[in-house]
Amino acid sequence: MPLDASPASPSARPNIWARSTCPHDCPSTCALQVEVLEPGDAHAPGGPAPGRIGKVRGHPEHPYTAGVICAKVARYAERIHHPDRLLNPLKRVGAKGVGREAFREISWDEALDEVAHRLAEAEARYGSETVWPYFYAGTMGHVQRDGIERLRHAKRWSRQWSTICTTLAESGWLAGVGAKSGVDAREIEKSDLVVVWGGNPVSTQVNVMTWIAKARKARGAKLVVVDPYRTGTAEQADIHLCLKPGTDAALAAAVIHVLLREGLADRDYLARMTDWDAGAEAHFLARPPEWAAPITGLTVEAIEGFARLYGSTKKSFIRVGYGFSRSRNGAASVHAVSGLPAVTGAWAVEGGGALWGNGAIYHLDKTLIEGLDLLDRSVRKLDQSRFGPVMTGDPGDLGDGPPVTALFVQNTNPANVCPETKKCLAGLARDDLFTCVHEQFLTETAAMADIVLPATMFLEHDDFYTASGHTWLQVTQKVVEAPGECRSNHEVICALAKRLGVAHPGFEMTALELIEATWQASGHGSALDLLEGDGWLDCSDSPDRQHFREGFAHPGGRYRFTADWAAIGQAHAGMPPRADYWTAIDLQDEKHPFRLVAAPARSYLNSTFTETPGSRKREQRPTLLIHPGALDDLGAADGDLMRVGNARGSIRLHARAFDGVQPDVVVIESIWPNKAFPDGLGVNTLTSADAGAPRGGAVFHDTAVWIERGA
Ligand SMILES: Nc1nc2c(c(=O)[nH]1)N[C@H]1C(S)=C(S)[C@@H](COP(=O)(O)OP(=O)(O)OC[C@H]3O[C@@H](n4cnc5c(=O)[nH]c(N)nc54)[C@H](O)[C@@H]3O)O[C@H]1N2
Ligand SMILES: Nc1nc2c(c(=O)[nH]1)N[C@H]1C(S)=C(S)[C@@H](COP(=O)(O)OP(=O)(O)OC[C@H]3O[C@@H](n4cnc5c(=O)[nH]c(N)nc54)[C@H](O)[C@@H]3O)O[C@H]1N2
Ligand code: SF4
Ligand SMILES: [Mo]
Repeated sequence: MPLDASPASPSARPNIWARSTCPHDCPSTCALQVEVLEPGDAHAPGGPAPGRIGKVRGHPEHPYTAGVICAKVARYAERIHHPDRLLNPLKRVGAKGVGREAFREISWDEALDEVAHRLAEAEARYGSETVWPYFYAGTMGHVQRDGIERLRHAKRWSRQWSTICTTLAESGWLAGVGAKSGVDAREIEKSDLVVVWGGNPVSTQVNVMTWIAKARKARGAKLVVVDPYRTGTAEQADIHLCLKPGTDAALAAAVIHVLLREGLADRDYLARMTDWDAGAEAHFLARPPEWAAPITGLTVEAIEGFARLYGSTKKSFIRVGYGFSRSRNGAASVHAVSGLPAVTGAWAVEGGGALWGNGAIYHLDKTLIEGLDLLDRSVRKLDQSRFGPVMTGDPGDLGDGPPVTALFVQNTNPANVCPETKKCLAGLARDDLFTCVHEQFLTETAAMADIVLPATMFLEHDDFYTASGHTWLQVTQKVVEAPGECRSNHEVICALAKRLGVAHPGFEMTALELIEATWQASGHGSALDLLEGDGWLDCSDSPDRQHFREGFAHPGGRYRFTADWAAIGQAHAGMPPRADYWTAIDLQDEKHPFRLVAAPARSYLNSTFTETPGSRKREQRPTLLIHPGALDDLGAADGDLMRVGNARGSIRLHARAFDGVQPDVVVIESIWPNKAFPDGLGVNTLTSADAGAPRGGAVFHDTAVWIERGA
């Protein structure tokens, strides 16, 4: 482990700053420096001694992180040394969902034997597809996150269609651009206009703001934010387009209309680099701002003003967020927005273009980690986002396969993060279900488990990381010893494989050996060698490729204004091929007059950090952000307890009068535990498990609700 000794203040002992990488599910994937107060000792004479950390800060030398990280990770000592951390394997002896008192400590051997036995028993009764390993992105490390796939494939257990986060945005991006890549975020520095569309980087990936600040300072760049509420990012903007959720494609279409009408389109670029045709011309000519204004709730002047600014600024950079993709029509919206730089030709210039994410640039060979050589595509695939319906036996999800009677969960907290909470909880409560949860805390999911296993945190195991918001691979080693009996995901997967009698080279290797073999197989050289240095490797494409100057990633190389949705997913019926307002969303009606956005809270990361005192203090309590006029109409006042509901259920929480939304839009920042709400049910009680078109994706910000005073 390369430890950089840096000079400390004269009175203190020398600080040891170890290098690491933030493992959380955030596009920034920050390079970190962690103050090691005590490395700990696994073999101390009096029994293992855990390590202790102090401060965490952004690595000053990493070119993208540039010394900046978010407050919640800067306070990581609160999380890693939290008194509620799980330290021993637990077996549930009381009722599900009660909490720690319903469990007793058992040994690792007992725990693993029981898990192996119960999984085998379920399989013997219903066949291998009755077991569902369920995971997501508690850590984004490729070894610790994705090793579960190797065990799944080796056992032919039900597969997971991982739709909860990126699927909708990816579908939309691929439809136009063709590849999961874009312009290096550092080029924002060279832009004259930055558009943050449907994202809130002040909360969700703070480093974007570093690069925006540089552009503003050095070149007076303008910032436009497109978001249904006045977020921390919108507060910093020159222009905030506070539109109705789910209407982004209408806004984009009207902007294109203005660009054409006012001669701001780059006709040469359109002809050379895109599929622009007479059909597209006619389509956009029929979508003026007067059409989009009532749909979006924006004024004609606001739409025209933005279009003129965008069309007259060649170096314009759109940072495409996820937020506006989380709707039934979200893929179509992302496709629509990706077309703007193709109309002005901004794609071609330095400081211009757009970035959604950099998934495609790393070219990883995950065969060893995920056991792809064992993958049998005939094994059924269950939709992650439809956890509730799957676990309550929805025939539409299970098909002619067996019910899920055994769950093995790592890295995720479906009791909080999945839509349709009531179904999720009912599924987890089933008597005929065996559940094992490997966790760092007794989350609401873990509290429903039969066996709970204690997990290491990122500073206690080895891994490597890609980033979607920048272009570096990073490899990290353990910095401190874990407390208690915590084991890494990799260790647990390998131990289970042994007990279940399945073989694969990946089960025989250490995490570090897997990292090294994967890097070598992927053509990235030696990770071990890199560990001796700064531990990061730039994988960025050439500027020409980033800007698609040699063509977009479709056959023929043209950006597609006319999407071939059928090529992307089966559920494409009704999808507009060109940017349009597609009303396949949860539209308001008389009974449900409001639209709800369930955006992320700044101090939480999904449901992570809801346990840390610093984050909780800042977030205070679950809150309904509602326009003062709307609150007034409901006969309620700031601070009142309100009830918010729809056909899926209702929740109660306190109102805060907030004028940064349209009067028929409300926001609940997420994801609080259910138990933080007065009735024990949280925001995802209201969100729907419907799959977004054309190939799935969770629709967290696409919810019509009613609201009343709830005292
Ligand atoms: N602090 C914090 N950081 C996080 C997370 C967190 O929970 N908290 N989550 C992490 C994860 S897993 C992810 S995927 C990323 C996501 O980060 P983002 O890309 O920022 O995406 P979202 O979090 O879905 O939503 C961002 C914004 O989209 C807006 N939005 C919602 N609906 C619409 C719409 O219809 N149109 C438009 N234009 N905007 C809309 C919301 O109001 C919100 O402000 O953030 C990561 N970072
Ligand atoms: N209302 C609403 N709901 C949402 C969203 C939203 O914007 N609004 N966003 C959605 C999105 S984009 C996403 S990506 C999902 C995310 O959903 P999740 O991936 O479930 O994210 P977290 O809630 O952070 O849960 C991760 C869990 O993994 C655990 N963990 C962390 N590291 C490790 C490890 O090394 N080993 C093990 N075994 N466990 C570990 C953490 O303690 C934590 O409990 O939530 C979705 N849900
Ligand atoms: S900004 Fe994101 S990647 Fe950086 S430290 Fe915070 S959560 Fe981690
Ligand atoms: Mo996500």
